[in-house]
Amino acid sequence: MKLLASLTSPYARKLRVLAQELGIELALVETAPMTDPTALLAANPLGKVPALVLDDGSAIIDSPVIAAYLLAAMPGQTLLPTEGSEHWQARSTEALADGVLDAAIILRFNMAQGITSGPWVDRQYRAIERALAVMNGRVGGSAFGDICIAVACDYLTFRFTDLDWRTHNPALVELTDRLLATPAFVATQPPA
Ligand SMILES: N[C@@H](CCC(=O)N[C@@H](CS)C(=O)NCC(=O)O)C(=O)O
Repeated sequence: MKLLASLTSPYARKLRVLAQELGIELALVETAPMTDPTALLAANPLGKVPALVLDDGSAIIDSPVIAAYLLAAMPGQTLLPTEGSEHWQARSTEALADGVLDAAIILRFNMAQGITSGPWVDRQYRAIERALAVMNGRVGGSAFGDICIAVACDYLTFRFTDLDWRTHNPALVELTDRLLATPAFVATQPPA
């Protein structure tokens, strides 16, 4: 099982942390999506990382789908409740954290083109701010949700030094600082 991913992809970091916590060995194949490598396009025609290539050559794409695959591979896992409202709330927390990343990545692509203001930019910042406030109230809902939240918060620290997510979100601060010290987060820290 190989994960095509860049070392800086937060979506991939979520999966790499999850795999370590589940005790699943995931071989990372460093892949730069913007260069459209053949192996990535074969696994994911959308040209996005992460993509999981299974031993039979088939591929699973999109980090929530890959996360669900990894969790299902370990039936006794305790990171995500397997049913009921706790399950769906945790999956929604994942979607919120991924949505923060989606908005952050839109902002980065805009910045790369010199676009740093305007209604579309403001909309992304507002979405991030609202999602952070909701996630702040969801800390501790599930170990899986907490991983997703901490990955998203640390990505903001990594890429948006001016975005102050810490002042109004004490639960996010406590969670992120605590998880960042764990072996799985230390091992997946993005290179500077
Ligand atoms: N929804 C996807 C998002 C993946 C994504 O946007 N990955 C970025 C890198 S962090 C990418 O590959 N971007 C290249 C592109 O958009 O062409 C997931 O959760 O896996």
